[in-house]
Amino acid sequence: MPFGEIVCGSPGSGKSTYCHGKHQLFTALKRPIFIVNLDPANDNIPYPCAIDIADLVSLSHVQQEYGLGPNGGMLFCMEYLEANYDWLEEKLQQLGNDAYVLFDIPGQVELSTNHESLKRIISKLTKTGFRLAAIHLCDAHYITDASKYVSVVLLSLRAMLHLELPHINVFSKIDLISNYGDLDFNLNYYTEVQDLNYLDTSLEKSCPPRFAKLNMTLIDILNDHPIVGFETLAVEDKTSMMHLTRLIDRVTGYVFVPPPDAPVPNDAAEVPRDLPPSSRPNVFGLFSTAVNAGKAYDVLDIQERWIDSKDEYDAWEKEQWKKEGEALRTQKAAGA
Ligand SMILES: Nc1nc2c(ncn2[C@@H]2O[C@H](COP(=O)(O)OP(=O)(O)OP(=O)(O)O)[C@@H](O)[C@H]2O)c(=O)[nH]1
Ligand SMILES: [Mg+2]
Repeated sequence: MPFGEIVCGSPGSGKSTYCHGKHQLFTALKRPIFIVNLDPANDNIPYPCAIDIADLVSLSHVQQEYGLGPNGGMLFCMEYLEANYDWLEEKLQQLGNDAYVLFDIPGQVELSTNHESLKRIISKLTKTGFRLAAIHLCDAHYITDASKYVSVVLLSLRAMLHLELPHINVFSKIDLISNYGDLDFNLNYYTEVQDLNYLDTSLEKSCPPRFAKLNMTLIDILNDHPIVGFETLAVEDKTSMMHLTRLIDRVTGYVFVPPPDAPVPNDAAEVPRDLPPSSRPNVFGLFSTAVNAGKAYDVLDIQERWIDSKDEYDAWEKEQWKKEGEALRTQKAAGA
């Protein structure tokens, strides 16, 4: 059964960088992964690309042929991909039945909020057996401005409703957040989307009165539908990437897939019913993997790492890298 991630989000939110980082992480973990570039404007693809939409349709050709601008051309390319889904399906089949696939989506937000092509492509993928999650990236700097934060929460809600997939919203580039000055609230206020009425003072300060009022009306709607939340991500930070990976594995159900070298589970019928859970064999072991998979990586840890004590952590990390480098050099010299 293939698994995958629909990596979507606004232009420049870090989608391609995330795909590249995940490829590096999985390669280090010896976990197979493929990346499908569905962004025809992606000229400098940073990662090894298993399938590239540019082999099917060229954005510049579409623009010239039909007199379209970059955004119209992009939507045309997605519609063309939908009409030629067989091309994608055939290429995906070549990756194998158990492939783990990241889909790098163009940054045009309408693709994940109101345009139908991506949604229909996802539906076809799901029908062919893909277990997918939407990973919706939002640049973390939006939390530094109350009205931008409200619009990011609205955008995320819209994407959740449109894509109809298990969905994880992510504040990307969290490592840069301390560059934008002090936050009005702790980080967990923004990630948990706590009572948005507390934004009223900031909105009144930063917006003309009628826009502040409009934002407060939108806030009422969001408060009535408290289904949006956010994770955080700093691609270069392994802990951050691992945390997100565990979470995604849980929402897609990947945690229930035994690794290829795992012993074949005993037949459940053979397990004595009165055996305590701790001594039951593999059949139950799989489930416990799922339960443990989301081990706490508290948002307050993230606040400490990237906001409250960033300089100290950066200095400590630098020192660790220096020590690791020295140890490697000594090891090499001893081996030579
Ligand atoms: N510091 C930091 N920079 C990041 C991170 N993720 C992405 N970036 C930077 O953000 C910029 C945009 O990243 P991309 O990966 O090209 O963003 P994208 O969403 O693919 O952009 P489009 O395809 O144009 O929509 C690049 O300069 C990246 O290096 C991160 O976690 N931390
Ligand atoms: Mg990109």
